[in-house]
Amino acid sequence: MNEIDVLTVFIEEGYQISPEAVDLICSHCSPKELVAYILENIDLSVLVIDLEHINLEGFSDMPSVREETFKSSSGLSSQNGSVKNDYDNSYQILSSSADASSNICYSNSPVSVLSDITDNSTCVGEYMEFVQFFRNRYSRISDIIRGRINARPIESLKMGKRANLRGTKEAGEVSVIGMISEIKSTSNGHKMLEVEDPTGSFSVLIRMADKDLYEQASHLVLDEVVGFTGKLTNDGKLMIVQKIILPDLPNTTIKKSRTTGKAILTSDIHIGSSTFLEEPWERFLDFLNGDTDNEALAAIAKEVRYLLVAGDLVDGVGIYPGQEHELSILDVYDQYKKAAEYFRRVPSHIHIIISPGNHDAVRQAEPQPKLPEIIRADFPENVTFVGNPSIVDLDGVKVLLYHGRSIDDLVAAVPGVSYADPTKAMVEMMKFRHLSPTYGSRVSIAPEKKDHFVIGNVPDILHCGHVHTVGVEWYKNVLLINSGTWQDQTEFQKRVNVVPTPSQVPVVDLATLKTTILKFDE
Ligand code: D5M
Ligand code: FE
Ligand code: ZN
Repeated sequence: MNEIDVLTVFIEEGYQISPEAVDLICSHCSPKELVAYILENIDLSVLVIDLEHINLEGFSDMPSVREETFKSSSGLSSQNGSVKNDYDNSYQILSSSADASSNICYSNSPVSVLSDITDNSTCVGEYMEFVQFFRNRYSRISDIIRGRINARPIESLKMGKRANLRGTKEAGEVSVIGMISEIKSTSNGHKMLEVEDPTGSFSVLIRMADKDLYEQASHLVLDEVVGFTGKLTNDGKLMIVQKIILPDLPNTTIKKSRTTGKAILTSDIHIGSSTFLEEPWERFLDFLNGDTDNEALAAIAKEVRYLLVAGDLVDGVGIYPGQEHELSILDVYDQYKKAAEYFRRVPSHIHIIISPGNHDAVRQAEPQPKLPEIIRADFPENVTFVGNPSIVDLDGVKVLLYHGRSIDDLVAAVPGVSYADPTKAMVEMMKFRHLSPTYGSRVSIAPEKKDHFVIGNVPDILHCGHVHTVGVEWYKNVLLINSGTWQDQTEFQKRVNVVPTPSQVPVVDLATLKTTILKFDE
């Protein structure tokens, strides 16, 4: 169903509908059914249907939209795997206290795909598509910022430059919201930024002496949408910034999920690479099957309902120069065949979700669609393939999956953000409400009509991979997880000093969102 189809249905039924509501319906995996559900349940007094009238949770509770029901299996025996619990208690549960004799049977693990570019890609990379793409980003993020600014806006950035406001009452505090098009340092060490909106561009200056502001400004990267308030210089050509306003997450209260059980988050398996850690991976598969004599692990295994893979399922071919010397499986289809073999060994009651990364066999430009049918066909029925990024609802818990290529850009641009501490980059994504702002750097961006990297609706969990280091952190009640890797350090990573933390998997309790890291390295 496209936008016009959705609009037509609602108009014929006598309703108006907001563009955001149309977007949400179009990006849903079952738009027709969702439209029928909204029309059936809408309060008759509503004239204009908006996001608040779309009850996705109620919709996903309907039996017809659940993708599959799965029966629990698993018999317990032998050993392997260990529980790591040296993380902060606020997100770490002590698994050894788990009740190994509990007999939970999760027969139903529904997944709703709330947002995914797959089958909705329209772009061919023309100039006007880029204009539309950046306008979409600007309008959605500036709307969030606008509500947080009191100062009078400069009417038009072009006008701002021309206006001579010297000595007038107008010389008070003013504001601009713009996309950052240039970041420079002046000869005196101040930061000078050029910001753009649809009317033109304007220069803003952050003085080195304003220490907190200057530190905040050092986190800004190109193409982010940010608000500034401050005073204009006498000639009206420059703003001296007094406050930086980010689209940052609201201070929401933590959402108590109505669901139970556990989700395992992983990524960067790199099947086919000669540094793929097959033995720990085998131990992990044994654990999923309850094949362990560690009681705490056995108890966790019984509760697993979901397994999420955030990209780099295989190592691929031709991804970097000389890769052929570091492959154990040379053909990419054979790599996926091996992957499918492994995933067929995951108990069928566990619902698996797989999204692609930069090593997978889909287009490199992001957003990436899900893996093609020729590859999907070998995988078992309990796998749902989605694009990168995508948003999935796991029985009431919303997870934003993004492989995380933009972390390379953030590590390069933002002081304090490193590969060793990947969740710091994910905090930046949340503060700027954007997964991958900078165009023309490491991430190649496909200019779709809608900027799929804008973080509009706030997820419960942001799950990334790519950097091969595990990290768990809370930011304003959103759980940020980087899920590590199953690949040992490569020659290339040695050269660029990337030190992976392989064979570790975060396990999230869906009721509390508390997270445990399981280690399978010995
Ligand atoms: O990326 C695995 C890790 O290696 C990730 O932390 C980035 C780093 N990496 C990968 N390619 C490069 C280049 N070209 N320069 C610097 N760092 C890089 P993966 O996607 O698994 O290869
Ligand atoms: Fe990777
Ligand atoms: Zn990657």
